[in-house]
Amino acid sequence: MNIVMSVWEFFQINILTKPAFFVGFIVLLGYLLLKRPLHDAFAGFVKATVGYLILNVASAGLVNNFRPILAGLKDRFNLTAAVIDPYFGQTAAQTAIEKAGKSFTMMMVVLLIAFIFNLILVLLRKWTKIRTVFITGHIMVQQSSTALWLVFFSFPHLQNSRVVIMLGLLLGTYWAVASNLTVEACQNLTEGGGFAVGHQQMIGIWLTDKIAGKIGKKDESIENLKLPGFLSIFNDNIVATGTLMLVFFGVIMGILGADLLHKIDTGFAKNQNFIFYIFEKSLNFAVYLSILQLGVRMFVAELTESFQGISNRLLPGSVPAVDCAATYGFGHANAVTIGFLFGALGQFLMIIGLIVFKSPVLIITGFVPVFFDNATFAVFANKKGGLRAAMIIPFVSGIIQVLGGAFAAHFFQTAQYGGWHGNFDWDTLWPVIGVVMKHGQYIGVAVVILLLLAIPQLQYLKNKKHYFTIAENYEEYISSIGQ
Ligand code: ASC
Repeated sequence: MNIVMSVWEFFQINILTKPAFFVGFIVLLGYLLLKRPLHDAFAGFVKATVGYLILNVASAGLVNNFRPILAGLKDRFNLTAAVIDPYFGQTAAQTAIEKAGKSFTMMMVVLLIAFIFNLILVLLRKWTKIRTVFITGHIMVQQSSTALWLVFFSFPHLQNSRVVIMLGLLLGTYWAVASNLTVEACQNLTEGGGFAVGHQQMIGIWLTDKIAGKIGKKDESIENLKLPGFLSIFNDNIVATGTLMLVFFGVIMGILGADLLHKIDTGFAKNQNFIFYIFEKSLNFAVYLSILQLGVRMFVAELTESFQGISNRLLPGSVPAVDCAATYGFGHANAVTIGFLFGALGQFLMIIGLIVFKSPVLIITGFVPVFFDNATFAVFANKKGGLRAAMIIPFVSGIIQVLGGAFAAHFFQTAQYGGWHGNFDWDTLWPVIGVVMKHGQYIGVAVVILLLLAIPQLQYLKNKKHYFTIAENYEEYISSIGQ
């Protein structure tokens, strides 16, 4: 047993929670299974790993630069508020767990059970109808932390071994079922890219894909938007993102003021002019977005090709479920920006609503959900419902994020530790799971798992003919539906 745990610990620390290597090794293995020469497999490993590391640079750049600015609003107005963001949520969950006198170390085993359970569900896909393996390791860690707190919150006296097994099964089911829900949307968006999303807003992606076409018209997409006169400069996404962020963060940084920003950001030199600082900071948004797209394209291209080796030989008919940012390479770059801005608008309006209606908890916008969730929704929304859907869906999502986040931070008592997970699934599905677990106890957990497992069955029943083909062979799927 000790050897198994040591091997797992090594794997978890060095590979699973470092998606760059995890994806790199999957690519290497995939090419080897496809019987490609070793040097080709090695080249694929390097490109996929470097691509993912580039994505990391970009997403860390965005998160580290812009999260403190949004969270700074809390200090500016002296608010006691919970930040809805997975990093704040993870810290809050960890503090809550420790304050309850529980240990955090069982996380490692939870991850092991959950990951293996996901694999089992895929191997048994004939019966389970699960087609996806969730491989976004750093997200798995964040989600396990919040979910671990939800279990302790619901079962304060439960033995550790039971906690670990129950949570492993629950999380593994969620990873498998929710990522499986994104298969159709992802395959249509990427025209057979061969991956699904394994992140924090999978339910939202499914909903977006279902409703976008009803909200707007496919043909009136961002790609087809022809801006007249001087506005045509915004057809270029660097100009559009740079300018919009200049306005957006310019206003926020103006509200924060230079003094507070000097405290928040040590990179803001004492002798630097405030206006130039605002320009530099805001335009950096466009810089990071460009880097992100470059990285995403690199690793996705390798993963798509090599994973066929794995889905032919090891996990038949499966697709990997990866970071939501992977989809940004397949949408108009302006969709990402539009999603973020409309999501922020929805969130800000709802936060004002919380203040007006004297909510017992106040929420502060967290950068990760407001950007990554809503940008993702906009990319999918634009594909099926054009610009209109890409504006409306993120806007409504922003409202839901604040409402659901406020409820969760209050009900699960993490507001006092400064945050809640805050991504879409954690503002919608998970608060429901938490409440059912708290009130239904073991029966509640069993009901949740069974209901989740019923979802792929329903998906399959509605679309028996194409259900597996759309994941396995997109071209065949397209020709069979006659497009
Ligand atoms: C998250 C999270 C991140 C980002 C990143 C997006 O939810 O914790 O670091 O989104 O995965 O690429």
